[in-house]
Amino acid sequence: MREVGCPEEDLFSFLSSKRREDLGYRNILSSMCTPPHPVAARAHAMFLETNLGDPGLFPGTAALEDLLVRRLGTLMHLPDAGGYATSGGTESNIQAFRIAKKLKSAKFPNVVVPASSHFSFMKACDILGLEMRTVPLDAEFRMDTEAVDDLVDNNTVAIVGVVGTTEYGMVDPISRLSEIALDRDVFLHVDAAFGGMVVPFLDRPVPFDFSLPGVSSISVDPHKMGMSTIPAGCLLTRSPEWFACLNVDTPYLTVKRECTLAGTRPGASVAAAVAVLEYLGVDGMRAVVAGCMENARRLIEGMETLGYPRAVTPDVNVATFSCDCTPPGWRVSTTRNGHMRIVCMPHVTRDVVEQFLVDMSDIDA
Ligand code: 0PR
Repeated sequence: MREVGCPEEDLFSFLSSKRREDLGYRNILSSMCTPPHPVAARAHAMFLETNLGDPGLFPGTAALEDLLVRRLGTLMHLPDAGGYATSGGTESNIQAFRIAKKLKSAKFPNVVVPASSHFSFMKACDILGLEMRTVPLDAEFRMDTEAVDDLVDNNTVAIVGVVGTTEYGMVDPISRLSEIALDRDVFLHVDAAFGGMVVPFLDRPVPFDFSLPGVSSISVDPHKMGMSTIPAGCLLTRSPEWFACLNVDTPYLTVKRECTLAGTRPGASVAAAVAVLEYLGVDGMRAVVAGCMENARRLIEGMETLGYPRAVTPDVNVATFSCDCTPPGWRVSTTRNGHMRIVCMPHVTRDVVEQFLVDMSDIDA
């Protein structure tokens, strides 16, 4: 540290110079995050110093966390779902596995996850000492459910299905997984970190949530398509009681037990997540999602006209192509199979898509 503090103006000019090194979202087509909705930013600023790790000191903020869980539970067809606000999909996935592992005693516990699952499950398995059994994908990058039955055994503590895969934007056959989970009596965790704020707002949503009796828990992230500030995730469980198995005693806090992974937890991004849901309502979210899906369709059509075929027709707003050139100034990502990947987040507007297509066509010229 400096011996003597820095004058405020100098400090902020230093911070501004660092901030200017960051990229603006306009040309970022590779991210599952997006600039927060204005009401999210406003709510975040109101709750800056709140700490959900000691909720008795911030009962108003804690009530907002309960409201977030109730709103998202209702969206997932279980208004009384258990849940809490996590720091994002990684924490939700780790905590879901912790619950699943505690609910079943297995000598050599394993989990059965699709090859498309997010790398957070690798972290979860490493931390929890779980064997990861990987299920191959079908030709459309969805989990091949035929293979699941063979991989499940008496030591399987959880099966995972993904709603909105990170790389290809696919929705796994959760109805079938629900049947398998019930049949084999295994915990089914649905990673809807991305798709949980997309699929419910589509014109023809496929069932993926607690409406399917075999679904045990769901990850859904307000800091992705929920346009909240970072960090805002949510883990929902069919039974609120399951969280008790994670409790540790916290004798000197305002609450005497804690089931969360983090201790100190931000209230600001939780208030921001609630703000977006309340402000937009289902109607507003439908409009946002319809726009993103339409932009993804337009992008796919435009790319195919330029001679870059889609890798697959996505279920959510992630478009992938056989294409290995990127126009200067744009950020796209590349999947492990080598496809160009573009996430049509709310900041990827129709104008942005058209400009990208113009720049793509210039590469050929
Ligand atoms: N589950 C799924 C299906 C995900 O796509 C992600 C992250 C996670 C879990 C983990 O969520 P957290 O990162 O909130 O813990 N998906 C994005 C990805 O890995 C996260 C991301 C967002 C990465 C913006 C880069 C970026 O610029 O691609």
